[in-house]
Amino acid sequence: MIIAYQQIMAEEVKLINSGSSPIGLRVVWALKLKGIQYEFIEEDLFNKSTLLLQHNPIYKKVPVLIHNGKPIVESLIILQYIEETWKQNPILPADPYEKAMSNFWANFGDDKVLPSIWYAFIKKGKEQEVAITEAWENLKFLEEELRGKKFFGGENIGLVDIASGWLAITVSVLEELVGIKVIDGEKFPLLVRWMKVFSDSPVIKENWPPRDALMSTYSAFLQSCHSN
Ligand SMILES: N[C@@H](CCC(=O)N[C@@H](CS)C(=O)NCC(=O)O)C(=O)O
Repeated sequence: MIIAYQQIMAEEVKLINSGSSPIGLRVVWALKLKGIQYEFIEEDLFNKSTLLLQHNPIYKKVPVLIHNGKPIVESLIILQYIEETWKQNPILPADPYEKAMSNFWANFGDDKVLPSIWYAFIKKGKEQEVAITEAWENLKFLEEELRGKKFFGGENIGLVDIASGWLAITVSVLEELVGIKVIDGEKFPLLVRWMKVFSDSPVIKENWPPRDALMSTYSAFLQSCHSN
């Protein structure tokens, strides 16, 4: 009994994050889905703390998970770490091939989908048309990945859902700010349905940034992109 108590006391989980970061939310969602208690340390990305710079000196970005004093950076690596450290409510399939595929789609989201969507919103004129076409090509792969499934993970939220959550958070905000439609229900019915089901899921919904905070954050980002 005393040993178990000491083990619980020894577990220290901290998360350095910025409240409206859709990438940082991946870690929040994963920890909450697994029922892990943690201390949230709010980071000001416009005035980075010594704590952040000490724990992520290479990328200097959030999120950073600190587990028993040891920092882990890069959200997709943090998700892997969480999955391996706390086995309950798995977010990855047990089968090695299925697991590799989940990792593939999560990486595809960051390598291809994320930059192409971002360019679709910040470019202008002909460049914007090219960027939107490229974003649509990438999104079609995700649309196909959802065929016959409720979530990317099947019946339950998995790694690819968590990794793709930024789509559900940012796209409608950026669409409203820029005045263009990038993901519409006719072209991407499965993705639009997924965004709704995902964002309505209990743990996800309870940890969703307020829309007005997202509007002001992205409006500032768009302004800084256009003034550079
Ligand atoms: N590849 C990183 C991306 C993290 C990232 O872009 N974080 C943003 C917030 S959403 C950040 O810290 N930006 C501050 C900066 O770029 O200086 C990850 O997956 O963790």
